[in-house]
Amino acid sequence: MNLFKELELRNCIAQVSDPNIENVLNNEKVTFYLGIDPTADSMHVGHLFGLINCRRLQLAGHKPIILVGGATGMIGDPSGKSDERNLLTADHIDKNVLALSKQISKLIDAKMVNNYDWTKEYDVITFLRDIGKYFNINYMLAKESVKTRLDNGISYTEFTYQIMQALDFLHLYKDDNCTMQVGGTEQWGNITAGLELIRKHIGHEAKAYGLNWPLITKSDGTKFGKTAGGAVWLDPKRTSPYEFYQFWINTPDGDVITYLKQFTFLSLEEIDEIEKEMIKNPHLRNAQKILGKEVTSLVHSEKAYTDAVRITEALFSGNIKELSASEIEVGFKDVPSTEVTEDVGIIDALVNSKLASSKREARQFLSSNAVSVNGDKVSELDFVLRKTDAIEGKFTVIKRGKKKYAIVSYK
Ligand code: 383
Repeated sequence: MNLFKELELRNCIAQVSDPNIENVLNNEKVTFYLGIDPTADSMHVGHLFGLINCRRLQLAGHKPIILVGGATGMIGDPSGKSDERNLLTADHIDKNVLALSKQISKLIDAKMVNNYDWTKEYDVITFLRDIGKYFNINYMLAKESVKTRLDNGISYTEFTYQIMQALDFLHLYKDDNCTMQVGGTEQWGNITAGLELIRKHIGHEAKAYGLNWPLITKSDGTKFGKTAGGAVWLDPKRTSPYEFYQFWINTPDGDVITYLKQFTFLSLEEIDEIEKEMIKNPHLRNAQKILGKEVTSLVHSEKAYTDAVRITEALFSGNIKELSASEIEVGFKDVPSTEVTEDVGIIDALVNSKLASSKREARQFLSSNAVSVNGDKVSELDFVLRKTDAIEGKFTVIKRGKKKYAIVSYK
């Protein structure tokens, strides 16, 4: 199957600037680029989709350039944003550029550039004369990113962003023979601004293209890539590999096949088989497990994936003692925790951790066999939680009923 068809079948193409792209991607070798602004010190799963798309193009023989926006990050892209952003300090941007570059190079072996390197050369007069002159204000105002902000307000700074991104495309076109820019749909206005600038600078014979992939959608209408705890980051310090794995295995049946196509390198035939098996045995959630395995191993490691599965299974079966203290910390990150310095009776522990609303209720829970401590049922009213029984002397996990957990941690 040719590359373009495959990308279409994988739901990786939303729009292209020229129908000839299909031909170019199938029969030529192009240098293309994706830009990422250093607005944070980590990428999230939205960026991941972009890098995976770049990797697919690379595997088919095309050459990726990943641009980190040391300059554009100082300005702030209004695309897809309803409000003006606060400016980040140069220092902050520098740190983010470094962190992102590291993260990117773990996921793709690509040439990396920073647009600060060529943008810093421009003085205001040169910028306005050599670049600004090519941009018609009506054209700029018509961009979705600007149009939607006219009522709310947009600064001259953010308004100018599209010119900065256009300048990058022209620069990479001239310097690296980079003829294609890729990105998510909200980047369309910035990408076409670049195509326009290249045509004006080089002439109509210039061959340059833009390609957008779709926004990742969710069948229940909620926003992809967000959990109750916020964005799903690629940095394990922000989103632990366990949480990352949980995010993927919680994918609804209605989305899982599409995500397998978009986020994994499994062949379409393999994904077809997974789909058939899912239709037969949806309760096994095999498709979700494969998705979790593929993406967690890709972003973190094989070991991070197997650890995440271990934590998941221990939590599911209640075999808390199989977990290490650090695994408990990860697996119970969102569970309320109370800190104690000495041994504490189970009734007080239940009340303090809000698993019971009163001592009376705590006694009832114990008598009805609804309480367990580190995975063992406890019904004695005078049971004492001791530091010596805590996992690695650090944590004791109390469970009430089927799902309510609390952690007692020792100083
Ligand atoms: C900067 C300079 C360029 C080309 C692109 C840029 C960045 C671009 C942008 N992109 C997003 C970002 O950085 O803001 N103006 O967070 C995201 N991308 C990719 C993809 C996406 C977009 O990095 O849709 C999701 O990941 O395009 O939101 O010369």
